[in-house]
Amino acid sequence: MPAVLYHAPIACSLAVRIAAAEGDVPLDLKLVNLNQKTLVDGGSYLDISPLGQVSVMITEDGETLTETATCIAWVQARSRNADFRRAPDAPDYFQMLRWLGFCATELHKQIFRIVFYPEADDGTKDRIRGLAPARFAMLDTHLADRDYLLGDRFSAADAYLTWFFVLADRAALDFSAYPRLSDYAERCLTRPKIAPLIESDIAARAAMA
Ligand SMILES: N[C@@H](CCC(=O)N[C@@H](CS)C(=O)NCC(=O)O)C(=O)O
Repeated sequence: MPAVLYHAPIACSLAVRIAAAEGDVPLDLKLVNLNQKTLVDGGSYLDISPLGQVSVMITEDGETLTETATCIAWVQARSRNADFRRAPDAPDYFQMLRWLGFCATELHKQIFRIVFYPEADDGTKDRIRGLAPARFAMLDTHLADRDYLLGDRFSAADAYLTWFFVLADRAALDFSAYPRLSDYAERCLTRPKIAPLIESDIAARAAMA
């Protein structure tokens, strides 16, 4: 039995799906309605996640994992795809953890969390959007001499960052002034294993609305 991923279409658990697709790691998806905190197949999601949040996984050993960055790291550790997986003793392993942490804290929680928060007023959201350019510039500089965050191969860290671009438009975050970042986003979003996942998640999300 593959590990279970509780997944809400286009939410951050999509990043875990992207990592699994690129790493050829099978996952058993259980769909979550995040607004209602229910499982699409029936039952309360709060019984699975006391915070009512994705990402949550149950591994084959029955262990519960939370935190999107951790779920992505677990998926990459399980991958047998040598192009994707970084071993813990590989030189770029800690770079991978670095960028997973960056996506989780600097982009996901720092920016998306507020910009998509219904209770935050427009002024607060705009101030938070003002944090984005420094982060975009940092990424743009980093991508000056590499196609992906860790070099020439797509990694688990890229899976998390790819998800950010899926929602950037909806968050009114414009990174078009950063050419290397824009090229990178295009490169990731159009990868053959990723583009169909995004498309099906957008359709699933629309069907749930
Ligand atoms: N710390 C968690 C939080 C992730 C998170 O903010 N998830 C959002 C979706 S992207 C969520 O579940 N929001 C619903 C809610 O907070 O009620 C993680 O890193 O996985």
